[in-house]
Amino acid sequence: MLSRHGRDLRVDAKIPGEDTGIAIRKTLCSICEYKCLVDAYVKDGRLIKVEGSPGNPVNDGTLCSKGAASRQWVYNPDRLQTPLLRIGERGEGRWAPISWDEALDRIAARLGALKIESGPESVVFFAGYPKVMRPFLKRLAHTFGSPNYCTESSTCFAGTTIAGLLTYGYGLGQQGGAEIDQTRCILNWSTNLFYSQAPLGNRILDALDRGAKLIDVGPLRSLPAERADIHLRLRPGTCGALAMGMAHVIIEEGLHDRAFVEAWTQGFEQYRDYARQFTPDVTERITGVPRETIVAAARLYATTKPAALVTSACTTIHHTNGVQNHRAVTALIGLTGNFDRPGGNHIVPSSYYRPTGLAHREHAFEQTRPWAEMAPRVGQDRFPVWCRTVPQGQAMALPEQILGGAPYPIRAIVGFGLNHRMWPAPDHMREALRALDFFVDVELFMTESAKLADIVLPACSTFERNEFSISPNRYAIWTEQAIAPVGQSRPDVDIIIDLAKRLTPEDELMAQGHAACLEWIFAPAGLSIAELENHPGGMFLAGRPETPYEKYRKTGFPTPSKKMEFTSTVLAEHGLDALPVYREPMQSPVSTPELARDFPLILTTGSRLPMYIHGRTFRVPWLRRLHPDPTLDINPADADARGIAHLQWVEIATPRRALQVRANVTEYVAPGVVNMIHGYPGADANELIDPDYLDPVSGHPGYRSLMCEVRPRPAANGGSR
Ligand SMILES: Nc1nc2c(c(=O)[nH]1)N[C@H]1C(S)=C(S)[C@@H](COP(=O)(O)OP(=O)(O)OC[C@H]3O[C@@H](n4cnc5c(=O)[nH]c(N)nc54)[C@H](O)[C@@H]3O)O[C@H]1N2
Ligand SMILES: Nc1nc2c(c(=O)[nH]1)N[C@H]1C(S)=C(S)[C@@H](COP(=O)(O)OP(=O)(O)OC[C@H]3O[C@@H](n4cnc5c(=O)[nH]c(N)nc54)[C@H](O)[C@@H]3O)O[C@H]1N2
Ligand code: SF4
Ligand SMILES: [Mo]
Repeated sequence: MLSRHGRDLRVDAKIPGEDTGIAIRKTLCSICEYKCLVDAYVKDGRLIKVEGSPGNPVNDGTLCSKGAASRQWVYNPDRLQTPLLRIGERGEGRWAPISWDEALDRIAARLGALKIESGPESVVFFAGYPKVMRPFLKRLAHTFGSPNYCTESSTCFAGTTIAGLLTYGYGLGQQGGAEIDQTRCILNWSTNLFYSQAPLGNRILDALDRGAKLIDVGPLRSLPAERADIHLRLRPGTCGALAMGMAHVIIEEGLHDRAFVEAWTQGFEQYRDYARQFTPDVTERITGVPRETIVAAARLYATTKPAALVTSACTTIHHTNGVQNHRAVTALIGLTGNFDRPGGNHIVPSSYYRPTGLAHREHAFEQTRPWAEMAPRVGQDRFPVWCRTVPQGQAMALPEQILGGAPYPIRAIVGFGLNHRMWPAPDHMREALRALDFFVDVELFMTESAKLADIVLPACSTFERNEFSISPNRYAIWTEQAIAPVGQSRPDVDIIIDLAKRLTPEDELMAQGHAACLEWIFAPAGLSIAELENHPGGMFLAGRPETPYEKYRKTGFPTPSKKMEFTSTVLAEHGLDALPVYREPMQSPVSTPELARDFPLILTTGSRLPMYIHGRTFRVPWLRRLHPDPTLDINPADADARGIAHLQWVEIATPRRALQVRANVTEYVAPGVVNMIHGYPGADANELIDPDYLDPVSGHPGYRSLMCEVRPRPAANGGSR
């Protein structure tokens, strides 16, 4: 069908068919790890349109704003085209394009030499937020002999995993294993799924339509807070106190599950005695939540059965008291008898970062050498509990060890999507990267961090590679390569496999390739990639046993005491508080009143916006237009007190640094609280935070509770921008 001007209207309308030469290919969005299934409309090897794949249980036809902007992500002008070798000074930006073989040979030669000179532990293998390559990277690191496999999870879900392992012996998994679809009451503790995992937001709405109750906990008047029956608007960093306050009400009113507590828990008496001090009055004083609201929420959660606690991967642990906060919060599951019960929090073991309950050999695949045969990991001295519970190094200790050389020198990093802006005080990590002898970054884009590398390798996106993904309900997909790769970019996993061929030629399994390794990992579940290839849109993995409820009845809890531990045996062994003791954040109006005189506002950083994800999507024009300037949220009362008008440019300062941003004057934040996202180009909130502002148990940064001040921008620099 041609238009007046001779154009094919069916092509213009992007209608698939043989006549138009447009095909729909089944792939994934991996701009975030939710990994929505995507129908990629492809013509002549190029992506011309995306839609959410209809009829699947992951996202059923939907895409969020980021996924919908995929074309500008894939074909971004910043995409790396070829391997690059630094020819100027580090960070100067002068590069020579080199071939893949030359790049990989150079990397292997350099790493081999460093291994001989300084030991394999002097080389760190690092993965940023992307997860697809992690098992392969860890296997490479350990086979090479380095204990130093580190990831972005040093700031993310590993902290909640630690808390879960200490208390229950299980990491608890995504959203704490909450059975949103079956529950009658959702206690949504500081997560905003509508922004951070949009398809799950829809499931919350479905639950509300079904008549489920919703209690939201969080300092922001977010979408879940707006929809909630009760919103507990707490001061950032006080989750632990609020949870103990709820425990107080539940125990005093006899609403706890006595049978479970008596048979299956350790330390209940101490916990009960500790909870006594968190009366509603005391808890109100600490958290800022009115006492009646605390009592009402505790009663509603404890008396509605089943009730599911939905937790975040990060908000409760991004505090200097994070792990204990998260322990106090998740202890409520056991206290109320909702642990591993239908419609409560069901513990389903993970594989490939998803709670699927599938049998697998992921650990054996990754960890080819026992820890005892390797040097201590980065951060092991400082964060021993981390090292007991998380099979990685703690990357927050990297800058210190690179710059200080103790306990041994770190000389090289091979990074996959390493973003130094993830660290508090990113300038400090930047300095560390500059000090390395050798730095390789594998990236989609020429990022600020990649600019500091010696060799940059171009990775491709999900659209350009095969990828395996599995959703919690065991809908599995092995995607086809939907489009031609941009430039010479290659899949991360293939890059690792090619490095392994050079660095660890003894690894015969890895040499067999991506699909063979996946089949090895999932052999116990009988996964066949060929079968997945016959189902390009994905398929349910039927015929595998479901994960039972109340597993503890058969085996006890996988903790030292075989019980749920209100008092943690492991923490006590390390001389730490065995109870989930509440301590103020290292900086707070209570713990540092002298600091609060000059920096009276509480700063929480990193609450997600729908269009941005960490360092990734600022460069995508359709998304940047939705939020073109860096902002902070400030309550009208605090803005008025400082003579700040809505959208005026202001200065936000901590003792460490000041940044220029626009003031979003809004009731979204409570009086006394300021909220900012991190990573914004030119105004990165992480620059406001000290490098050692870390939780002593997990090493996670206290991104979400520190002190700041906001002032109108001095007139000299003022005016519009
Ligand atoms: N202040 C503050 N800081 C925070 C947080 C906060 O809440 N507040 N949140 C923390 C949390 S929870 C997290 S998870 C971290 C995020 O951790 P980061 O690792 O900083 O996350 P990203 O910037 O999304 O991803 C890192 C890089 O990976 C690249 N990349 C994307 N896809 C691929 C791929 O397929 N292959 C390769 N090789 N590279 C790819 C991207 O281009 C990007 O530069 O930030 C933490 N930092
Ligand atoms: N669009 C988008 N989606 C993302 C990401 C992204 O960057 N952008 N990042 C991904 C990653 S790595 C992660 S870990 C998840 C996280 O995603 P979520 O778990 O949803 O976390 P946030 O959006 O940071 O915060 C959610 C809520 O936590 C509460 N909150 C904020 N600060 C604090 C605090 O200091 N204490 C307490 N108790 N509550 C607080 C607020 O009420 C806020 O609405 O999102 C993932 N999805
Ligand atoms: S939620 Fe958005 S960014 Fe995440 S995978 Fe789905 S479409 Fe992509
Ligand atoms: Mo995260």
